[in-house]
Amino acid sequence: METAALDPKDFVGMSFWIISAAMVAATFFFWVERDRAVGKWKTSLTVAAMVTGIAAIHYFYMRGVWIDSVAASASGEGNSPTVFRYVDWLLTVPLQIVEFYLILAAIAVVKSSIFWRLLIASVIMLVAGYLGEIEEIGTWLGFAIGMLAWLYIIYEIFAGEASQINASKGTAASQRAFSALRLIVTIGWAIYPIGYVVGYMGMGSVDNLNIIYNLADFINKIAFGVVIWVAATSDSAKSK
Ligand SMILES: *C/C=C(C)/C=C/C=C(C)/C=C/C1=C(C)CCCC1(C)C
Repeated sequence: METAALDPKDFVGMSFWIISAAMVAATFFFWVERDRAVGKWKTSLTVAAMVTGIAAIHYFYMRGVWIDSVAASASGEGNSPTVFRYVDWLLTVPLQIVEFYLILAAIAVVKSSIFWRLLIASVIMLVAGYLGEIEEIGTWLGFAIGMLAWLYIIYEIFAGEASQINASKGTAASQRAFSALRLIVTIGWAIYPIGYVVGYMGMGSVDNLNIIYNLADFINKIAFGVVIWVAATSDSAKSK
């Protein structure tokens, strides 16, 4: 089947297009800018490019699901591309946890158990949210389990072992990167459960759910990469 055209009044569809393009551009940018970073920061920029690159691929498919379903529906309503969304998150969220660990490891010697705890919590958060969204388990049971896992991650980076490592050691740039990443995981990631509540509480619609998730991805994947890029290039300029 031929892909339907974008309806000029389909603002959710437009956001899928804008973010698809932004993800591709960001991937290219982080990849090229990697040359300006030194040492361990190179790997951080590679991971940032992997996150936006994986998201770009999934955005092409999500955009297709959305636009085709709007065109096929008599009322112009779209379908949520839930499977592609969560496949993307299942790859990109663990990569962001890797990124966190790389920043910590650039500061001090860190135990790998911190990495595994954060990784497992992030997978539980996503699997619970997915099962809730596809109604394999109760919508609000999935949400509650997901929230607990996310709160655990926040606890770990603000009060747990991971936070103590950062407070005492590291360069100014790596400390800045760590605090910015903490803001991303608390404030940036909070947009997702807000989208879930808006989407499923009957307050909104499929449109609101998707536009909020799209905005969240834009902030958490691209802005997240930019934070790393700022730290990487400022630290590297000093050590040249
Ligand atoms: C690039 C994609 C990212 C950073 C996705 C992050 C997703 C979340 C932080 C999702 C969180 C959720 C909860 C905290 C509760 C349950 C529902 C979720 C899965 C939307």
